[in-house]
Amino acid sequence: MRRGLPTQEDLGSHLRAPAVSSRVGLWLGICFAVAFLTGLVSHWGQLPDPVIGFPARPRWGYRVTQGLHVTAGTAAVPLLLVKLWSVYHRLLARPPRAGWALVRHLAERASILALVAGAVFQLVTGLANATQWYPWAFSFRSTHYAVAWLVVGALLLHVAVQLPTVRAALGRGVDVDPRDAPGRRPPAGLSRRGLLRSTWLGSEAAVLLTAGGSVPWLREVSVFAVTTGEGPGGVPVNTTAREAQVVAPALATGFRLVVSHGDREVSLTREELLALPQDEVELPIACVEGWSASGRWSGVRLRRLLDHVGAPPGRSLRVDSLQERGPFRSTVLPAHFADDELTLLALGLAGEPLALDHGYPCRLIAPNRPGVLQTKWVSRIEVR
Ligand SMILES: Nc1nc2c(c(=O)[nH]1)N[C@H]1C(S)=C(S)[C@@H](COP(=O)(O)O)O[C@H]1N2
Ligand SMILES: [Mo]
Repeated sequence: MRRGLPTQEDLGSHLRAPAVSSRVGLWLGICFAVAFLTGLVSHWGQLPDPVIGFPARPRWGYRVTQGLHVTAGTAAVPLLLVKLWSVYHRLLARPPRAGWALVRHLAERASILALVAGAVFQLVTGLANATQWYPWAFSFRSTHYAVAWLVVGALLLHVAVQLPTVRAALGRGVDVDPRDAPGRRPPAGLSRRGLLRSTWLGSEAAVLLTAGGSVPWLREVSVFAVTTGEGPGGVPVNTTAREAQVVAPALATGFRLVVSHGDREVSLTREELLALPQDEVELPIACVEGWSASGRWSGVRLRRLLDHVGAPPGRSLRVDSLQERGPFRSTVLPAHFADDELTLLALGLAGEPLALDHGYPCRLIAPNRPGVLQTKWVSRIEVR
């Protein structure tokens, strides 16, 4: 028997062919493109002061883009595994001895390393975030965003280098490969077509098992969906009042919402808020983690409240929570959201008083806004 490391030929299999890796790669590329574009939207929606304001319409926009983002990432997991399996034997190809060929070879390997490491990093951190598991010290959002650009750059380079191979492979049948012996009979066992079918099936299963986080009729089959429809008023809860350590101040009889505007300050009890004209809107909570749910919110239209305290339109607001610590305790609400007729200071959900975990005594709810910015347990609104 021959000794030493296996060679590229040892690991060769009729399944490890451009016919397979090109097709899986094409779908993987589509998933990453969708995840990248929807990720840019999510990043834009969370910028505190974007040059171009994030639009308030369509009201369900962020629900769709963020649902797509997490779905594309989930679908990519089986695709990436099969893709890596279908090409890893090429790592064992002998490098050229010297000269430009060697330089080119090393440059290509470096870009592949960046692509693979970046892609694995994005899927692992994205899935961990979607399950609310943060086993790292860095900021998820800025790191996931930065690595996305690295992956897209490496991916474009990879596609450019491989384009001739991919085009040729996609133009032939699945069972035709120039390296196959002439007149070859397909080997027994799994065929290339079978492998591709299993891959699509794996990808579809991954999507079905998680998409129920945002698609109501899939809720029953989505056993992997982290947040289900449970929660008061049919809306899940992210961060309970206990976790945010706001139970006592939220239930205190002395609670007042303070609205400040220049040196004017008005404070209102929940009863006084309920005594103002009430509005009702149908708006979703769409979490960056991918789950979303629509709710029928009732309360005071924010613009009406601002008029009540004599605050002019066209101003952005700073919205503070009773919560003392945590990144979501305070947000900036741009003027076009503050003045939008769908933006409420919600006091109720689904015909019931707002549950403590949904932000009692009052919470912000605005159209097309990432869930992280829909501040709960609001205690102070400052007109800027
Ligand atoms: N004060 C405060 N508001 C908050 C949060 C928080 O942790 N603290 N979490 C945000 C996140 S990430 C989401 S998705 C929504 C969830 O709202 P819900 O629990 O009512 O569904 O609230 C947002 N508002
Ligand atoms: Mo969220």
